[in-house]
Amino acid sequence: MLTQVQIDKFHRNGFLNGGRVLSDEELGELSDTLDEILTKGPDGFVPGEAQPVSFRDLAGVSVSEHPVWQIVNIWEAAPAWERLIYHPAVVRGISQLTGHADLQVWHDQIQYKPARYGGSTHWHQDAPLWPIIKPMTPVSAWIPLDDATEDNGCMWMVPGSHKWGNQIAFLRTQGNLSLLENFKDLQGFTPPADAEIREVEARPCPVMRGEVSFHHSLTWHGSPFNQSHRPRRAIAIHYMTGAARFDQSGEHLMKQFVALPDDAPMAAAGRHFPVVCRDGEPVGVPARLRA
Ligand SMILES: O=C(O)CCC(=O)C(=O)O
Repeated sequence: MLTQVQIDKFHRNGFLNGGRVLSDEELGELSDTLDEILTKGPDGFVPGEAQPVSFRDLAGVSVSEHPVWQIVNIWEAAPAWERLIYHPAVVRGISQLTGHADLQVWHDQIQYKPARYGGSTHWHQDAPLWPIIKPMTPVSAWIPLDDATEDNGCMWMVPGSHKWGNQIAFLRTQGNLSLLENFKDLQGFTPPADAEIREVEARPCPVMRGEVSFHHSLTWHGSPFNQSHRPRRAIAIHYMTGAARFDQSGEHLMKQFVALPDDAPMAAAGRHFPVVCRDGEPVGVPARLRA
């Protein structure tokens, strides 16, 4: 359970380290499974085999100099990862921070930055990149499998930015990321005069392996290059609340799985969007997934 002090801190800053949630045993199983999938690569799955929705280098070319390997919905490819999306401490935290009693998974994404040459993830806000659901989905959980520190590309956040509205157009102008100095130097934005926090301060947010970090879907965030000798493997689990509805006018990778009329509740969207919390209680790991 998060304390009221933690909840208040999240609402002020737009992000929060919720502490350790995974055991060494869970981390070992998740790491081994992820490494198997990374070794297999995007083209290693045979038709009919359980597989993620997408597996690609975010740099956009097949093999880039500075890859960031993104795997979307690894939960669909491996039981260990499917168990994780139901993790009671994570789900309860999302319920507390959103104030919603009903939650389902929107999608997950691994971001893997290989040691020494892993690339950067641009400054962005999540919600503007998710135009098929409304209202904006509020909170994500981010869990690293390796200690994520400044040298291997931990996330950076801007405190208070979740209260500055949709600023994705500005963030897209912050493209020169080849040096850490460039990454942290966000220039040219003045926060609204009535905002609680009115200073643009990019802050590194180290998170140790097995800890969960929560961020609001409007919080400005990104992560620089991995310049260390350690990999940086992490998953973000993006959740939807019971209030989420389908917006047919938008485009998103997950739209292919939504066979609903415009404005229908996403609660009816089906098996690619599992329910993880009902009436304020985490539903827990389904029996078929328990070891
Ligand atoms: O893993 C990262 O560095 C970025 C993840 C991210 O952008 C997110 O969780 O929304």
